[in-house]
Amino acid sequence: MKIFVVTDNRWWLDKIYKLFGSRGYVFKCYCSPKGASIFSEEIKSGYIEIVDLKKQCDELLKNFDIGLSVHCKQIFPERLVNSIRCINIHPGLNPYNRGWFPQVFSIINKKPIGATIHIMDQQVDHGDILLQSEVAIYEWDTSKTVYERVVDAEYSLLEDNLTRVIDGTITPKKMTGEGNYNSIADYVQIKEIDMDKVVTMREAIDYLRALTHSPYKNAYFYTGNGEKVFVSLDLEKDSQSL
Ligand code: 0FX
Repeated sequence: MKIFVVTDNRWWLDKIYKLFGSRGYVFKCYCSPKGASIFSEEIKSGYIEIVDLKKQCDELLKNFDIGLSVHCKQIFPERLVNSIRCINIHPGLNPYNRGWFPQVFSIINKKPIGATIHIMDQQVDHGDILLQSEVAIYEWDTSKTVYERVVDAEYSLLEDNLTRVIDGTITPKKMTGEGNYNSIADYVQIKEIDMDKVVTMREAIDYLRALTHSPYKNAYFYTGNGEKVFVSLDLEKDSQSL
């Protein structure tokens, strides 16, 4: 089985080598042209190579039987997903909050969150589901703590089922509806706080903790003088409480 993996996520790169290497899989690891700056050292050493999925589609089809997207920021072209088995490891519980930063939207809109491994079709984070694992959102969570829980769940799903995922021996299940999709523009839009919006304290806390993800500075407002002010929340569950 000739395997390629595309990732644009620093944390995942070493995990991919660890997982695939420990099982004896020979594979090729790629990143997207846009994400290349985070991997400059690894590109120099040949650990990872840049791929333009659209331009290099023929080459990929010629050389590989299966492609994995692990937080890849390029859309897999229709011809690629229709010709070989392409599988996405996604930090969200499809079909809820497909697209960008699922846990941010799940904290706000209360839709379930977790990890999904699915067959890719031509739509983003869409296609028959192979494996899923839901994780909890606690009232003291921020985007960061939920994200860490989701990524751990993704890794466990892949670690426990890698051979079956690669061999294609898991029976795919249809998505339970189309769910909803959030674009990067949706995310950019929610970062600016509407200071005149009337909400409950619960909604305000949920909104701000959904945008709290150190070291990123996300939520902001402008003062009357036009100065930009970033806002994040510090939540700490009392260790004495139940
Ligand atoms: O690699 P990734 O974890 O995942 C993202 C999308 O959420 C995912 O649906 C897509 N398949 C993949 C290609 O890209 O994203 P990241 O490493 O850029 O960000 C991780 C988390 O960090 C994100 O969920 C929220 C937080 N974050 C990130 C950025 C860039 C922020 O809070 N603010 C930011 O500006």
